[in-house]
Amino acid sequence: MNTPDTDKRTWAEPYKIKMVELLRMTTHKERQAAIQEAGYNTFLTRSKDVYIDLLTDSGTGAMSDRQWAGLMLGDEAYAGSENFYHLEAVIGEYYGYKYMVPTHQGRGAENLMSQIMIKAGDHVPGNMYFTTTRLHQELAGGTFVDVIVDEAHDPESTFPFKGNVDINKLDRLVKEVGEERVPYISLEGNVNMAGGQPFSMANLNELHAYCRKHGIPIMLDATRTIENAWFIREREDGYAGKSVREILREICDLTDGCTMSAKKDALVNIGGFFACNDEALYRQAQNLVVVYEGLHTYGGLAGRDMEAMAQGIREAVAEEHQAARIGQVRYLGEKLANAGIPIVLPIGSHAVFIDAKRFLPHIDQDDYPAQALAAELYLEAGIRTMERGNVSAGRDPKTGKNRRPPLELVRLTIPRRVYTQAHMDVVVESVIDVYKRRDEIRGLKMEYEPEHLRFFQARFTPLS
Ligand code: P70
Repeated sequence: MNTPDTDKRTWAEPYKIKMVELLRMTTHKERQAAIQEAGYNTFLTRSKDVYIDLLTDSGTGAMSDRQWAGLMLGDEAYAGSENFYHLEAVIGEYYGYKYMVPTHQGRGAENLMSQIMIKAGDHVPGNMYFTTTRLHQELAGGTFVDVIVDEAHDPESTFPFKGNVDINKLDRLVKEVGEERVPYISLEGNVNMAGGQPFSMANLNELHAYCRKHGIPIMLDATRTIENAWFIREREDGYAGKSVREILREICDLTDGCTMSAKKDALVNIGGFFACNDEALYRQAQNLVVVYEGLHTYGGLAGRDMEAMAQGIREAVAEEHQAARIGQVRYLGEKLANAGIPIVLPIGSHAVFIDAKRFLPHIDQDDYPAQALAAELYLEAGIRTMERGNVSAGRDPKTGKNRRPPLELVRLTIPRRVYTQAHMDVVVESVIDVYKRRDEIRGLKMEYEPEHLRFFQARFTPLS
């Protein structure tokens, strides 16, 4: 393998900056008004009022000059766009699946897959839930069952593969409901809700053997799987000499298909796809996509979006890209940890997660400590982050009560190729300032709660 110098020296951005987007700085008074107007929900704040935007790494990355050039090659024909065939070939080459249907983003692919594969009364095991993934499983009549290893629910555990599936938990479910009621296992790379934690290749091999024996397909959530491949290379015996590209292929070859939000790993502002190796499944997806997204050769995307995605996939598997991507997140996480801020360990690839239970131990989980902390970080410095705790987890459909998940987190998500090290330093200083006055921070009361994915639009008022 051609090892870049990043292995010997500090990581640095493997690009130089050709165009910049100016940021607006705000006063405390302006931010006070903005967060109040947003009902203390960062999803409802306006981008113009944000200084450093760590809400998400989804669709917020910077495209390269080659990707922008690709936009000019958009073949905007309704049917059979050249960009579709290009993208199909690139997905075949890097991910290795035989068939692919584009979708407007990840949840479009999740909708197709859930509608096709899940029957009412089925159980869908997964290595921790993701909000949209689980919702589509439920809308299709399924029940999600968490089969991730216990370590994933403990923010202080430093287990290197907290994304692993606990095969015993899976086996218990299969025995309980019968393998015919388990349409597939949903396997996520770099598990988002666990803090961006990878599964190991050893675990995937074990899972593969188990699933083959029981006739259960493995469907990958490939959204951040290239980043998962990086961690395998770094942490798993026998992988140091393999490239990210080879490891990605090895992962995909052990699975039966995937859903993908290309807005993350694949470095585009919009796009996704469903891919698989089974022709019958592909035919169904190809047919259903015309109902929800658009013709099967564009799936809700413009031709130019597919071109940018094809180029983005090539750039995403580059070792130097991942070294800088993960290096930057680690830089932020280590500085926060060294300052005594409670964060989820090990530091993940796409974000640093602050443990709001330990940051604000005086706030009960039903008074939404992570939501309150996200609002406070915005107030302090115009930094926009995301709650990943009790609000995101929603209510248990059986009891109607808040799920009160073990992890009550604030996610500081780093967009790809967007912010500099100095921005990271500002974030660290701001978090430390909030930490110093943490005793003054109060919880929140939810005053408006939408039915689906409530975290996006819920509104809150501060408790006095
Ligand atoms: C985020 C984004 C999206 C996502 C994901 C995984 C592992 C599927 C999707 C859906 C955006 C988001 C979505 C819901 C709640 C908050 C934020 N994650 N699987 O910021 O893909 O957004 O393209 O439909 O992470 O983590 P898409």
